[in-house]
Amino acid sequence: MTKMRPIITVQQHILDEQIRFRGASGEFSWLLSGITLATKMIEAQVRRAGLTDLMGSYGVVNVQGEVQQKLDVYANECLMHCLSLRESIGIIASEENEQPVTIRHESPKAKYAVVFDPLDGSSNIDVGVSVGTTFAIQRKPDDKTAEDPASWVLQPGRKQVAAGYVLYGSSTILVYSAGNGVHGFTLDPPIGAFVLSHENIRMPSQGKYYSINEAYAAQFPKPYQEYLRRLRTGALGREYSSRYVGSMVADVHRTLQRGGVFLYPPTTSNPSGKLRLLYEANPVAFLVEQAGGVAVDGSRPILDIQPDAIHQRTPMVVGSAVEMEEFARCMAGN
Ligand code: AHM
Ligand code: MG
Repeated sequence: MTKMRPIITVQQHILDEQIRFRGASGEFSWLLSGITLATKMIEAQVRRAGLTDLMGSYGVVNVQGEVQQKLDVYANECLMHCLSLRESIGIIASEENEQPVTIRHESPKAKYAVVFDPLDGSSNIDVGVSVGTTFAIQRKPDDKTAEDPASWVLQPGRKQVAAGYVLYGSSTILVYSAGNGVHGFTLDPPIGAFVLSHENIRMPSQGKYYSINEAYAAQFPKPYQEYLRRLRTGALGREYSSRYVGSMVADVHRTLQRGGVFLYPPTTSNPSGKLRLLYEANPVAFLVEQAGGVAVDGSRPILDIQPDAIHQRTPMVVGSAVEMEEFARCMAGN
């Protein structure tokens, strides 16, 4: 009989990490299984977009002032439902809900808050382009502030216990870190499990792509414009190409693996950029730093920002060492 290649599912991987680093409670893998179950439910509908009546707008404007797509609503319900069954979760905050939802934050078993964007890039759904789910997990604050549900999620990204995303692309990939490297798991449809496919992802020190919505270039602050000029004119010792999907998860996934830089800068019409700190920028920054890259809001590390509102936005620049050093030089006026 031929020897079977060992299959490591995401649950197995988390259990192994938990035993090595935190003791063997199983509680964290049970929490994560809520995310994997929900994202498998979302992926099943994303794959059938166009065949079911889940395509198009839901007719409601969400807290961000954006028209909710039906799939946004469905994805939010999947995550809310699956996570609310996990007794270690006290608070859930989503891009689609104005306020954090308190599940059981007064229970002694509740130790974590989960924040997520259920379907990032959802305007791409109707045209068959990749979308994603982003998530981050924070520990319950250990002081009296824990009485206020918002305090569970208004913590700097540096304190995230784990974070990640699921990309619904040409394949479905879960990328996560619990602070011990970045690992990718591809959904194997016949067996319905996320299987380890990208162990310990490291960003190359330099890439060949930059990723930005260049249509807004005239609205970017001058140092960003200068940075783009340098990328285009060989100042970093290499010719760059540009790639921009318009789904952050897809653009970040490429940047994590191939290196380079992804930017969503401030513009004159959106001085804080577009991306949301808690559930878009923070998980991405956590993964990028864990993979050896750099993630800033222009000047500060994203992970050091003390949030003051659930849905606050931040400019974001993430990338490989070489590109990020040049970016810092531009910001410093050098
Ligand atoms: P969303 O959360 O409403 O989907 O918006 C976030 C998305 C990101 O995925 C992507 O990077 C960005 O919006 C694209 O914005 P723009 O069209 O301004 O370039
Ligand atoms: Mg979104």
